[in-house]
Amino acid sequence: MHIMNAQTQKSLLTLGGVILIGLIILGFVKYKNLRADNIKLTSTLSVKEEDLLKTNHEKQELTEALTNANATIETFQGQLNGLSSTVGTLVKLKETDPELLKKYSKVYFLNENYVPKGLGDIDPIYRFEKTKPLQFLEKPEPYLYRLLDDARLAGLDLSIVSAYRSFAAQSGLKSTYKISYGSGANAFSADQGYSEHQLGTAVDFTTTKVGGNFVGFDKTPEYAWLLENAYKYGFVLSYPKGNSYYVFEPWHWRFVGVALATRLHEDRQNFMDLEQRQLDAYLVNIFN
Ligand code: DAL
Ligand code: ZN
Repeated sequence: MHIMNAQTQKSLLTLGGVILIGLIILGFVKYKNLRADNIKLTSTLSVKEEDLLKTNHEKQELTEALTNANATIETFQGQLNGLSSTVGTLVKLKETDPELLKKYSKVYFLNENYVPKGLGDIDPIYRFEKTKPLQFLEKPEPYLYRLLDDARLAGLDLSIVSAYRSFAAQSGLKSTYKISYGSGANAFSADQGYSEHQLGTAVDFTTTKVGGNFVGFDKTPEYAWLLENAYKYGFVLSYPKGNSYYVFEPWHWRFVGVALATRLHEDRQNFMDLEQRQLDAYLVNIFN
């Protein structure tokens, strides 16, 4: 066992004391530095927190501004849609002949220059007399053809004997009737300018069962079918029994559009029962 002398022990204790003091000083310096860092970090943190609060506030403001902008855009979009539908309606109305829903039977008048725009030839398969050309307005022509096709599918024999008649043609026809019937012709034939036939949207139907002079047409299944179904194709009976314009004409049907024809059918009313302004409301959608 090695025995230290007193001098060595003293030196060691002094060295230990010096090291301890050194360590304490070092620890103190380290503590001071850490505290300074801590203070700096705390202040940086509070600055960052403030920034974050500001950013959140700005974000909220921006979100609100965005919501408002979106609402404004939606309002404009709505107004724009409304405008474009109004423009669409106006364009449609401008392109639709206002005469098509006017009351012609002794009320309105079409002059000798009125010829409807867009007349087309009726396909011979739908004509009663295959060699006699007939014309009808092209736009409602598909409705007329569908009506006749469906009548045929139902086993009926329905065809057209008369359609568009010009002012001059009506004038000639009326003169012929007048020679035979005198003023009696006014009961079944319109004066020129007052016939729905001049519109290009009226037709006289017949069937081989009665032929071109129509006698007994009201007793045929073809007429019964028309009464039940013609409205689905936009056609109405212009001169029903007891009308105040002409004799009962079960063969004479006028295209007025599906919406108006359906309304009249459901309400059991005639075209002439409605006021002109009520009829005019259906003009924009007459070919829908
Ligand atoms: N037969 C109808 C009334 C016309 O001539 O138009
Ligand atoms: Zn007729």
